[in-house]
Amino acid sequence: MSHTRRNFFLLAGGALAAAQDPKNMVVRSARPEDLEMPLSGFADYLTPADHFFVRTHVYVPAVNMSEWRLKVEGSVQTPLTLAMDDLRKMPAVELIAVTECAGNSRSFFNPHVPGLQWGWGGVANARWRGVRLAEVLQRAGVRPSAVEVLLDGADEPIGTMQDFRRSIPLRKALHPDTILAYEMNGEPVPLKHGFPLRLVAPGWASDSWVKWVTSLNVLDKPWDGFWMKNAYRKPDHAVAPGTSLTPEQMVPVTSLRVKTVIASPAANWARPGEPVRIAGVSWSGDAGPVTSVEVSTDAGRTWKAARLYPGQKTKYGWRQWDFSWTPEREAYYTIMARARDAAGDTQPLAQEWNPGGYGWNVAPSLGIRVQAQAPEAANPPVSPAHPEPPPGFRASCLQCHGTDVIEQQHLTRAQWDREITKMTGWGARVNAQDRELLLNYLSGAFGAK
Ligand SMILES: Nc1nc2c(c(=O)[nH]1)N[C@H]1C(S)=C(S)[C@@H](COP(=O)(O)O)O[C@H]1N2
Ligand SMILES: [Mo]
Repeated sequence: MSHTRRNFFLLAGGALAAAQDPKNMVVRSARPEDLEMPLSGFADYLTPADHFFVRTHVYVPAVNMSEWRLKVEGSVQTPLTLAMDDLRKMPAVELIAVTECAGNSRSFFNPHVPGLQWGWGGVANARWRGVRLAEVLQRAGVRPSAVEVLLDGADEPIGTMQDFRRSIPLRKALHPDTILAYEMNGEPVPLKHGFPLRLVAPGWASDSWVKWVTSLNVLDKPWDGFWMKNAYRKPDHAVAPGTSLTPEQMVPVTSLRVKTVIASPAANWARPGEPVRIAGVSWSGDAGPVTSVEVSTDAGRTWKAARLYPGQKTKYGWRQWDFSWTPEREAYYTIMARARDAAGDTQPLAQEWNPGGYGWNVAPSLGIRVQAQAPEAANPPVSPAHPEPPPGFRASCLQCHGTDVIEQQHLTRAQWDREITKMTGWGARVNAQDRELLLNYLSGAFGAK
């Protein structure tokens, strides 16, 4: 591992300048690294690299540019092997687009769902530059029988885990806005974000935005590999909260939905007669862009138009907005915000639930106490001591990730039971005789709140 990491530092020189300082970020998982942007990050229109959320299933791969190639194969007339120079010689396109993890805001679902417990910041907005995926595919000559493109990145699975690969339908692959990006915000795509080449699938959740792309495989049949069959799926209809569904009962997550984050005010109280700046960002997916944002300061009884920042009219980027509000009298106010997109879609007022915790987009609300006196500081929460883990815990659970992802789960015994089964499917080795002890430990120490 350390050998690989050393290589990666030596070889990727330039791109490292934009390396991240985790100080600016919420660490959802230290190993592998999953970092969330704090609310303050929404003040930027384009998200700088040191605030850009990171989601890695395994580890950042070593990249040696003298050996790096992109392979195009499968259902094509002429398989290709391209170097970065070949791609840079092709016509370049540039666009601004939001990338949002399908599971962003998962922590807000009730009942609680397993997975990384993202708050608001599993999302970023950036300017991407690269070559159209369609251009590359046309060079290879896509056969008429083709239906999908399977993308693979240079990241290697750990132990018995499955390699991260994702396929997209040919329609999305050939869309003129779908690009293989080599630049993010005017710099080479940073290592953590897919250096030297990542897919940009504007409007779609970022599980399709494959990083470190080295292979395009044109397929005549939809890919039924692990990462399409088991992950990033949700029911195509509303289900009762808490319903347990098999992957076959669900469909892949694709387009994002219209969504808003209230990033300001950060304080939960204000003084009567003093203006409060309510501000945030809104974005949408295939149905974008956002065309208006409304704010309510009376729990949704009445709504007023927020001011959209000028100069941000793009097809796939987010829009920043603000609204000045001066509460007249002491009371508890509920601030809400909701956006509407070009297709006329708006945000729901109650969130529909799904087992993966994908697509959270309910109109957000924020309570604010208006009073003349500053409230007393609340006591910081005390984190509980955990009992000793049973034998087998380390070997079964800590091969691929650290304990922080486990501690944030808070699952019922039935959910932990399903989680162990799921992780076994993902490659974890759990001895039959250790399973019960493991389940006791997990549901005891990290049970439902
Ligand atoms: N090769 C590869 N690509 C990947 C992933 C990965 O683990 N490996 N994670 C995906 C997921 S789930 C997300 S949310 C985004 C995160 O991109 P970012 O780290 O640049 O924010 O990358 C996607 N592309
Ligand atoms: Mo994701």
